[in-house]
Amino acid sequence: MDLGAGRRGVDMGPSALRNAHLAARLRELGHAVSDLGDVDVALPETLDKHAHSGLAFLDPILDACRTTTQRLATLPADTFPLTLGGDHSVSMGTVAGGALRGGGGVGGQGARTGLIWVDAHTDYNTPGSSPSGNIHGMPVAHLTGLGDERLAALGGDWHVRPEDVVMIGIRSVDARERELLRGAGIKAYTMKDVDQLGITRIHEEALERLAHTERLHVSFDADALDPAVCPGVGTPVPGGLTYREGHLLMELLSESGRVTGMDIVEVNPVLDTRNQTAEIMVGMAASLLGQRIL
Ligand code: DIR
Ligand code: MN
Ligand code: MN
Ligand code: MN
Repeated sequence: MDLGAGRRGVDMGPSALRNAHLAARLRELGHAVSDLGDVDVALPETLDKHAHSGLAFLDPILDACRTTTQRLATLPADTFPLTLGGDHSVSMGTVAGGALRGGGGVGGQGARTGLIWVDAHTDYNTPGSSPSGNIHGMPVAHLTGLGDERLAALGGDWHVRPEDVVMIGIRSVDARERELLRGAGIKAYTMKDVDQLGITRIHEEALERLAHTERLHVSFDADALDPAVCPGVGTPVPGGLTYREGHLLMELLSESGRVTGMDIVEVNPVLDTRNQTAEIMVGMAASLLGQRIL
């Protein structure tokens, strides 16, 4: 879907990623891959964008996220759900559904889940703090239980704990969002930290911080990478992760053996150059799922 984003086109992201041979790449790595198809989402042309108090497309996003949560929650615990976006709103469903899978589905207990949020943005706005009203700027806040109560209840009583979130690649945070983030105590590695510490150290610290969690979900927004690497994104921000920093992070996470699910989101083919962004993101998924140089 693209209902949560300010610009149109990320609803075509999954097609672009499939076209960039995602499934074949993962099969080459020895994985058994099942494409479960798309989640049905209402067309924006058929909807009233502001049917709900300044929150654009709240109802259809809620529907899509509920379906996503449900579909992930019914998967066996030993599967690795890789979800293709779409705008980043979908991760409200994938993180909740990923935590609930193998445990009786929605309404179940939910595994304690570490969340690695790779993004230029912290996505920690609430409806009250958001300057844009776009829900793709709000998923992490809702996952931790803030904001709109229906979005915050996608996982039932289950939430990500703020201390179980690590963000990497951050370089764009709104004023009130920054206060919420600080108040919650969420660990965010900015691009300054990436420059200063390097990905290796950040990866080590992140995994140490999340050592106690049962599951580990990686949510990768294509705009975390530099716009020169991934031009096909709706909200490009200069000064992003390099191609190698992205791969190194995925390679190290893969070697850790701890990651249990992944999202690739915000790939916008309408704004892309010859499907470059989708191809780069397929490479990132391959590295996280075992691809090695030698
Ligand atoms: C901005 C942009 N912070 C907002 N967020 C984006 O609209 O809340 N997130 N682009 O991915
Ligand atoms: Mn995002
Ligand atoms: Mn982003
Ligand atoms: Mn976004």
